[in-house]
Amino acid sequence: MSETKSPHGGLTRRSFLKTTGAVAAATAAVGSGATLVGLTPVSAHAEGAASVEGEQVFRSSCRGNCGSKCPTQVVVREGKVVRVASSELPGEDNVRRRFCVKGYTQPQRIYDPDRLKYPIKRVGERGAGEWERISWDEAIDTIAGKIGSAMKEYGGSSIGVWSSYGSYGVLNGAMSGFMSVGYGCFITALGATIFGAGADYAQIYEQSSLLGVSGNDTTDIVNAKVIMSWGGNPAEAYVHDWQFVCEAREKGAKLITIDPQFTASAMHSDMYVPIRPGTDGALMLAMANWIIENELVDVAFMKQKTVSPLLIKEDGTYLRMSDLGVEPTEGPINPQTGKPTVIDLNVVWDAAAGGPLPAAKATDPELLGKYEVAGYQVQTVCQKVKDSIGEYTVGKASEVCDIPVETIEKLSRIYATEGPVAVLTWQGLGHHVNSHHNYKNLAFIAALTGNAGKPGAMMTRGGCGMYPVNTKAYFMGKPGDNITGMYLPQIMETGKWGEKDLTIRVLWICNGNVLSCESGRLDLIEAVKKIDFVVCADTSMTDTTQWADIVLPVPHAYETVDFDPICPTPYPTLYNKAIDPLYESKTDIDILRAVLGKLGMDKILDKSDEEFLHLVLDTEANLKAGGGYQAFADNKLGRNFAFTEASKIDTFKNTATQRLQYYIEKPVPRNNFGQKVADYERIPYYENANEAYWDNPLREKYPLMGCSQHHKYHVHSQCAYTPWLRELEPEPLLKVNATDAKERGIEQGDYVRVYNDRGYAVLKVLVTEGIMPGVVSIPHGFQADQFVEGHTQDLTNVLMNDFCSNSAFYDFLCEVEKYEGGER
Ligand SMILES: Nc1nc2c(c(=O)[nH]1)N[C@H]1C(S)=C(S)[C@@H](COP(=O)(O)OP(=O)(O)OC[C@H]3O[C@@H](n4cnc5c(=O)[nH]c(N)nc54)[C@H](O)[C@@H]3O)O[C@H]1N2
Ligand SMILES: Nc1nc2c(c(=O)[nH]1)N[C@H]1C(S)=C(S)[C@@H](COP(=O)(O)OP(=O)(O)OC[C@H]3O[C@@H](n4cnc5c(=O)[nH]c(N)nc54)[C@H](O)[C@@H]3O)O[C@H]1N2
Ligand code: SF4
Ligand SMILES: [Mo]
Repeated sequence: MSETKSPHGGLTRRSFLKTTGAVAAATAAVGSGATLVGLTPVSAHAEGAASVEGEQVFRSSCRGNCGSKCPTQVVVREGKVVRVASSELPGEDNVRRRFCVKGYTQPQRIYDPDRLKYPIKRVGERGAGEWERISWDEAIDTIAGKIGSAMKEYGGSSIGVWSSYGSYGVLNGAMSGFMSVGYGCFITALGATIFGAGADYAQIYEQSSLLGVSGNDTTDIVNAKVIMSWGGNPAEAYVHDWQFVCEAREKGAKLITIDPQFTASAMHSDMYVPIRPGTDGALMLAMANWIIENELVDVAFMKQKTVSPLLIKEDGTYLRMSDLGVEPTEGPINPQTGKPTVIDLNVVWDAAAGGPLPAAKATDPELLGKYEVAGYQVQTVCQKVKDSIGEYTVGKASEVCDIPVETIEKLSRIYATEGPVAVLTWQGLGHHVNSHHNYKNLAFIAALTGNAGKPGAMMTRGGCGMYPVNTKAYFMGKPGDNITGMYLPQIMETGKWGEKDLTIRVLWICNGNVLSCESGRLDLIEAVKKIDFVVCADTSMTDTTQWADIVLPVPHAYETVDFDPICPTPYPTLYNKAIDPLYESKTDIDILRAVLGKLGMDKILDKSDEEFLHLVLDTEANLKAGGGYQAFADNKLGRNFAFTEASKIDTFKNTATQRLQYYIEKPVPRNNFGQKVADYERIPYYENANEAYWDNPLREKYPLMGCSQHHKYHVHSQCAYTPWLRELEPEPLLKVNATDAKERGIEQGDYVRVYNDRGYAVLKVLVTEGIMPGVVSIPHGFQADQFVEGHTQDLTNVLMNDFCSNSAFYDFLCEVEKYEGGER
């Protein structure tokens, strides 16, 4: 493939922009030797049956991480995928059936003429884009040689495996290194270091892991009376939830959007509240104070369903019956540890008894109060939190968030009195350095008002859970440390992880376009350059593969067999292989088998894919419930038996206290490298963002605050080169408010340079009233060769919050100027 001179096979930005008209796009696809028939909906034909003579229908899943994982029918004729559509789902589940243009255009990704066809190796400087085709034998020999010598000299931890969210498949996927037999066994057999994503972790770590809140099933949105799209855009990024929002609205529900951008969701809202980025936490605390002052607290819910009345000692831990001299007892066996659980009940102050009682026995626990019990100075959780947030009055929040006092009061009143309220949130509350606190604050207002754990009431919406799998099949030993990827620059600079020495010699990047989608791209590239040897496995060339020494082609989803246990619908799908892997592509697990074989470790992955699927799926419990591999094999659509009518509503059963938590007894950092944990990690809290806050003196130089959004025509960087999608959205656009543009002499359609001290990008501007003055929105998912110069991810920072380690994509300041260089 020495002909591949540019990262995307010579397809320059110009040739993209010139491709207009569906005919031109279709010709490009057909040019690869494939037949791509028009977008005839498959649903017009009988499910599972061949619609046209000679056609076969295979069940698969849309693998891209848009959150929906639409169960998919792939129609094959003469060995070619000719069209795709969503699978018919049985009975009432069929309402969840949705498909979008990104799904319909997957065949263009399969037959992309620039798809990665063979293993290639770098021939010029790293990043110069000069490659040569090599054989699989040479690729495997080189990789195994590099891994072998690094392990000999520095041990298994010198091999790093970095993944993001490309695939969750149990055979080939990897998310932070785990979730699969292939990468899991590889990493644990070698003792390799895991590098994982920072994206999504404010919510994943803080809300799901520490607070244990999972949210109601998304179909329950229809039961809400008020829906708050708070830092999310379900109309475009959660298209599969939007239908339920529409249904609720038809029944009279109010839709409120809180967002600095006037999004497609905002457009349909009854109330739109623009907010200064990074300040939602202050708004939530002010709402809490207003609700308390106006006596709108749902006292019964607070007492029975939340941690509010639980007593805490001065060291922040809960007062338990053992502190009162009652011996803990043994509970049922914990299936994870195999040991009995310890029962040591939480204590409350019971008004009826006039003293301490186990929480479960109290009839009238006090919500507020400070007491002395068994020699301990204790107070209720609610008391501690109420005392700590006093400064966040509505007036103060109005200044911090740039929202009128009356609007905050109105929002608080609606939230407290017009529920059930479904809060639909995601990355608007997760992409600043201070973001993780939002989830404790949100849990506090949900607790105060009873807006969680009831039909229509949720502080986030959940999916249908995870199909139960035998994760033991992913382990062949002990992995090295599990580290968020954005710490890589620090590790390469210091040779240390915390107190430990850590040398990374080989980096294997898979299931992620991390040098495009993670924050602080330029620092990450510098770190990657310092690594001796970099391998990348992907279906196509990306911003990340550019920086590798060897790039390995993996098949498209429809060319593989795999199983995705995460289910946004009740139907996790087994990917049935619709066509054989094109060109010389090989699945990740096959590549890993070959490398381990060369290293003399062929015992590690010595089963066939089918045997591994049996091992992962055929647990005793699954088989007993009629699940397991056979429930999905032979093109069958299996239902997740663990998802039931009862599991649709969050009962807080996954929290440490089995109550709605807004207090974290023992806050443990996600990346624990010996750092100090502040007491405020326990409680609802607000602090400024790291860089993007209004009073930052840096605003004199860089007055504009950043944000972005997930585009309806991208799944992150996936689909970046899909011709029909690029006709709809040909190039990246920087959204700038009309006033800010005017002040800078920028007009609609101009090319602009957006910059800060870290980096810059040159791209077209979209001048709009649909974004707050002082805020710009950068596009997400476009590749470097789609910008005139630079990359918008170069403005972002590797710096994360050391407690939660969430990528802070929006936490940057910048300036914009007209670009005089003209179009490239
Ligand atoms: N089409 C499409 N759908 C997707 C994806 C995709 O790539 N493409 N990706 C999937 C994934 S992995 C994710 S995580 C989700 C993301 O799902 P969402 O978070 O719903 O999607 P975003 O478009 O990122 O919406 C974030 C919104 O927050 C706003 N915002 C920015 N800063 C702030 C702030 O400080 N406060 C508030 N209140 N709002 C703010 C932004 O303007 C934006 O409108 O989408 C999923 N669905
Ligand atoms: N500025 C900005 N940046 C953002 C965001 C934002 O809102 N703004 N959103 C962030 C969010 S929420 C997320 S979740 C991340 C997503 O970040 P990523 O997960 O890195 O995004 P993708 O572009 O989906 O990259 C997945 C890659 O995996 C590849 N892949 C798919 N299947 C397989 C497989 O089976 N094997 C292998 N080896 N590779 C496979 C795909 O081809 C693709 O290149 O982006 C984040 N980045
Ligand atoms: S991109 Fe998402 S919504 Fe669209 S078809 Fe695929 S899984 Fe479904
Ligand atoms: Mo995400």
